[in-house]
Amino acid sequence: MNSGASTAVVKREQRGDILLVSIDNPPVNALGVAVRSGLLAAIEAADADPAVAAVVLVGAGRAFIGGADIREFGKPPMAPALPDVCNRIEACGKPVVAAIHGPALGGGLEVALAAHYRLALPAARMGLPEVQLGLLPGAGGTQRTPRLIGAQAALDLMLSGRHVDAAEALALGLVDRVGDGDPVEQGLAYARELVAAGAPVRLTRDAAALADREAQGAAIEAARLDTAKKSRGLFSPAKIVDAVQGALDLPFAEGLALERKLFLECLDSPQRAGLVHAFFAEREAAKSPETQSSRPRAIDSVGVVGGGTMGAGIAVAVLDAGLPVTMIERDEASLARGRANVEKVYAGLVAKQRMTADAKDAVMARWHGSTSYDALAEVDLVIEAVFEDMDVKKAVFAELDRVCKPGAVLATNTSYLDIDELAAAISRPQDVIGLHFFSPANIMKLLEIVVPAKVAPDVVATAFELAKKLRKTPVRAGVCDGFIGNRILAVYRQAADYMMEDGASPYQIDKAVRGFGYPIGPYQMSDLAGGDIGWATRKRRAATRDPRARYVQIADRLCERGWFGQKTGRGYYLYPDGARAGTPDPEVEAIVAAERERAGIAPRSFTDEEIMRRYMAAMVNEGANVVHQKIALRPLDVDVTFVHGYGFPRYRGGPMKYADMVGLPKILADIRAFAQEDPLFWKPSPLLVELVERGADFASLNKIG
Ligand code: 3H9
Repeated sequence: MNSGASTAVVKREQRGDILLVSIDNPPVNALGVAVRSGLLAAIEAADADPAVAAVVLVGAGRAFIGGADIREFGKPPMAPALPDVCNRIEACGKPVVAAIHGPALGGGLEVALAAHYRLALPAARMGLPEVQLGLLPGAGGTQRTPRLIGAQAALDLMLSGRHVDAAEALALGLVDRVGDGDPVEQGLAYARELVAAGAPVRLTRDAAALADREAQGAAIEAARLDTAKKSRGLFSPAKIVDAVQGALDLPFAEGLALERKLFLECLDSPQRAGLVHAFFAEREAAKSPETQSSRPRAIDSVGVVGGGTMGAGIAVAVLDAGLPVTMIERDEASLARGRANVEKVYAGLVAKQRMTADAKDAVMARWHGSTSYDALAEVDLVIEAVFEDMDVKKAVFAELDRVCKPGAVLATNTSYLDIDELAAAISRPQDVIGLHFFSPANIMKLLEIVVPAKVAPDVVATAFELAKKLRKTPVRAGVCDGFIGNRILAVYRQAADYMMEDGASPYQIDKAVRGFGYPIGPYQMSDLAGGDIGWATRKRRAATRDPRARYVQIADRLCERGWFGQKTGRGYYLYPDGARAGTPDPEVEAIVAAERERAGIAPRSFTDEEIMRRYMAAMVNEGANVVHQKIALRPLDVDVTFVHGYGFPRYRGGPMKYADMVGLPKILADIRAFAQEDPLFWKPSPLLVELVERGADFASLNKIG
């Protein structure tokens, strides 16, 4: 007997006395309006049909349900709302079983929590990741989860957004049992068992994990304090704690109403807009014309030339992906250092008990070293990470050209140099590409894939495939001095230096930048990276610098004294006795004052807001130039670069998204006002001017969401 109509995205099938309801909305079964309506109709039908004794919910494809449809956020709401659907599932008079075989995230887990019984299969991944989108679980999750598993465990899930597997979910009490095999068969078997046993509907809202009010209240208080310390400017974490407090203090229906109110506040926040932008931008940046048109070459082994900080970090990233690595160094002593640099990372994990000694040995067994390039004859891809000098790199590439098999991908990790020139120096420019990792290379997520003119499209596709294997966030960049990130960085760092010379202290600038949401400011960053690196770049560029351009010499004065930052114990800050957090240095302030005097500048004061306006205007303007010149494919590529490689606060979406939210006319007006002082530096980008004239924004060039 058929108990009602299937829809395209929610299919119903009568199996004996069980109604099987499959959600089939690829790619992740998100809960768009059609799925919500389909679910609601299925439950109504089940209730009305005497032939149905129980309901099983399953997801088609790889996911159970990936959550609310993120694309609907910020658009006019469409009924039925997900909280109502969840309440209706819970109110079903017949037992509802959720059979979870893949991701059950956010609203997806909330649907499962509204069901009466839950079964997880080994590939199930459950979580409430709404916090990562600037939200809170808004379909009963903040009320049902703590009732089911207690406030502490519920808050941990909601505040971290982490996913738990089937075994952990069972231990937490999030699911009732763990099965193995086909989700439909497993779900049906569970439902039949419940029907046979005359099991009642069991409402999560009646679960009793909050019964010990005092202990639960203490857990909420602890989470509140911890959140205040850790959530650095984020809006939704404190709201999550408030909602869980409501679960403890209020009857269920009132708790739900509170959750709804708090959810809508989060939904309306600019942080939600920024975080959702970041979510889609990351996924979009991982696609390029070449990944659409070409198949990647096979990568089963990797060579790394150079065992310094960068080379070793890259080797670790590759080893972590399960691939073998062959490292090349110029002599045995350097090779031993390279190996030690790699081993140090794993030894650290063993010391912290995050890895066993055996696992470390197994990883290191995939590391091979040689002082001869001939050892690279069979590898599929080589990443060069030697000293940043064109002649040195050309010598390496000549060797790679000599020894590597035909079709091997030859990558350089240069951060500035002209890869077209490097490629032209060998016989196979079609195989040469830039893979710009960020330090520490095994930790930082960003990978700039730098595409020179002559590279073959399948080499570009291979680089994106490698990024996926290494769990990096790739961004496609064109060749220019500094590619996307370092090119833009150079410009806004200059804006910061101008403000410093004009009267803002480096400490105030760092404070203002942190206040905006960065973890550290630009001068702290310079101290961390080592001032000598920027110094070398400035010297390299000195010959080509426009003689009319303003040049601030403060950094040079520090470098001349050997004050390169943390590694030398002082830079812009003092680091007494190897301290990692710096303290302001009156001698630096004196140097800054002397430089202002030398340049004939009467210092003026800046508010933090003025600092950020200039800092961001410089960043956005150069970002627009980078898009205009097609160094970045779209504004979103600039956003992803800055969020993942430069500490830009993710909740602001990225510099270009930020500019859209502020309004491009306002940014352009700022640039034109600053140009009154220095027209050479503050030249409005043609793209920015054009967009303002057309009344358009950067988002119009992204085509996402
Ligand atoms: C929520 O639920 C709020 C509720 O509490 C309250 C509501 C009232 N919606 O990541 P992938 C797309 S908030 C729309 O590459 P994977 C994604 O853009 C939501 N689209 O695959 C991509 O599209 P494209 C809470 C979505 O296998 C494609 O699916 N849920 C959604 O590596 C494949 O994605 C989350 O935050 C969505 N919810 O990973 C979960 N999810 O092919 C977010 C994905 O055009 N999602 N897409 O580029 C994920 O974590 C991962 O996508 C998942 C699959 C683990 C599911």
